[in-house]
Amino acid sequence: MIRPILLYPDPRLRQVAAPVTEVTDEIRTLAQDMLETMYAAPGVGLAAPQVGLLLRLFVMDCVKEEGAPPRPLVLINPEILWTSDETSVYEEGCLSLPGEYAEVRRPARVRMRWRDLDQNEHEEEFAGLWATCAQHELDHLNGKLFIDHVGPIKRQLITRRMEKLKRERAREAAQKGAGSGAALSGSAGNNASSRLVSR
Ligand code: K1U
Ligand code: ZN
Repeated sequence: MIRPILLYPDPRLRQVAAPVTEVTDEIRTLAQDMLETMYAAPGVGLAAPQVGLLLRLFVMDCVKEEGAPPRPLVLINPEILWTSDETSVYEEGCLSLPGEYAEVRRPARVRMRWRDLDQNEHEEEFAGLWATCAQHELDHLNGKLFIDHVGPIKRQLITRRMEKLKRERAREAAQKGAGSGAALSGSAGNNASSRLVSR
């Protein structure tokens, strides 16, 4: 099931997420839904707070090569064990800030530890987009966004644009709701407006 992604600014995107204490069926369903939502977006990562659950879990798949098999990862209670001194700059986006991009400098390589859905512990060194994405997603679990890594002027500009986008989306949703309300109220009748709605 595809879950709605929270849009910034939303207070839930600023909270520190809680560790996952037990891998239940709900957690399995959440992870499956998050992968489906990420691929559909499309994106290369998605963190649980972005779908409104304040849990330390994220998914990612940074395989970009045409024809290469996908590598969906579910990272539960992820930790960074080591970061390289070498840094790299990537123009990051975020599914909670659609259309907004900014160059962010981060360690070029990171070593991470996490548990999977079978409770197995993993350790792996990530590089390239995998390293950038893992750090971006871990930030989400700590209530941090990529705009916190840019200067205050750019951050304010992006925040204002996002506030406008959210107002527009809310207005569109209200209009759609009002429209479907009219369709529902007319659907029982056999007048011109109900026929118009059914087309
Ligand atoms: O956390 C998110 O909002 C997902 C985000 C992750 C990310 C992107 C770029 C750098 C770091 C982290 C995205 O996936 S945004 C979409 C995106 O970058 C993308 C989409 C399709 C193909 C390749 C990239
Ligand atoms: Zn993001």
